[in-house]
Amino acid sequence: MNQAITSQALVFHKPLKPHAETTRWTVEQVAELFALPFNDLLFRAQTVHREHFDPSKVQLSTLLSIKTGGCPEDCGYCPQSVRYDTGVTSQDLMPLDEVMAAARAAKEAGASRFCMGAAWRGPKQRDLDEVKAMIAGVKSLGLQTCATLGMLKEGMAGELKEAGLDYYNHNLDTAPEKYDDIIGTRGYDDRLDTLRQVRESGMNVCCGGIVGMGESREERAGLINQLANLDPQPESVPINNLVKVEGTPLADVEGIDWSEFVRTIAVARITMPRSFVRLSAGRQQMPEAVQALCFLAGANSIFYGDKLLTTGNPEVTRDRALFDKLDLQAL
Ligand code: SAM
Ligand code: DTB
Ligand code: SF4
Repeated sequence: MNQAITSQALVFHKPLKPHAETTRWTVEQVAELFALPFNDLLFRAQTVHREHFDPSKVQLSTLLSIKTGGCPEDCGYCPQSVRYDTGVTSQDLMPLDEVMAAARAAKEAGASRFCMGAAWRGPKQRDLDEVKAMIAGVKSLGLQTCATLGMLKEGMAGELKEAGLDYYNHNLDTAPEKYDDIIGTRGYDDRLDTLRQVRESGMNVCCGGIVGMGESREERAGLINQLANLDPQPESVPINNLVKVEGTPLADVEGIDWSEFVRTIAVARITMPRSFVRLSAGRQQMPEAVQALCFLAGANSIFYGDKLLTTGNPEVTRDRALFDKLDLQAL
């Protein structure tokens, strides 16, 4: 390489200030990361990423909606709330054989984890018994299991863990100060309480949020701050870009620029160095080049399969082609 270029690069490379992993992050520190020059932020995120992960490996999780629509909650982003007219057809809890067929197909396609989602405020005991059978069945196929069923009552996390559940997904969704604009039927503390129960049961925690809901950058920093200060940090951190669904209160909200989404991924990677950061909802609307930047920024997991819960996701053949272009391999 040309010597002049090499030395210039050295001049412009500011030394990295490592952050001890045991130290709590302040919102200001997280906001400072967001404010870094884009290339500095990506360089730093990729450096942290390589300290803990193989940068060519991406974990694949496939979603299945096992109970769809008709949800009594009022989450302003969600097409499955009974309060909004979104055209989603409600479906009762799916029979076990259909879940097993979907899990077999996901495994066949190359997923390592199967995530079952239910549009509930939280499961009732009789629901839980049915879901436990699904978990045991999916696990017997050799897949990792994940479920997202809403708020849990004491004892339920232990039952799920006992049935073979590896991960429970429960998102904080946004910063505490933005939260009441988005959801009225459950509070931030309710979410933290379910997360505590999951952690105490010994299951892995999958916890992230949504950006592009009209929040400020400060509020995005507030969300990442909350996630990074969970102790221990979540094993899996889904970062969703809002999928705007007609009929929901957030259908016409102004989203964020792609560069701001990439920044959010990078900041999540830096602040949660050992977590799998999942580039989650919103990929179907995202150009491949932006997805590539997200992987460069430290995303190392995706939702894989033609559908999320009720909305679309890139087709498997497209994702395979993207992985080929970027020399990525499924984990
Ligand atoms: N009902 C359960 C609950 O809310 O805890 C589980 C399913 S819920 C659909 C799981 C997560 O999906 C939500 O917490 C939210 O982060 C995400 N989600 C829902 N609708 C979304 C949308 N339109 N765009 C992006 N993410 C969305
Ligand atoms: C998560 O953080 N994102 C997923 C999963 N956890 C359950 C759900 C995304 C849902 C997007 C809207 C839909 O398809 O209904
Ligand atoms: Fe119901 Fe979950 Fe949708 Fe909220 S996010 S309306 S709890 S399905």
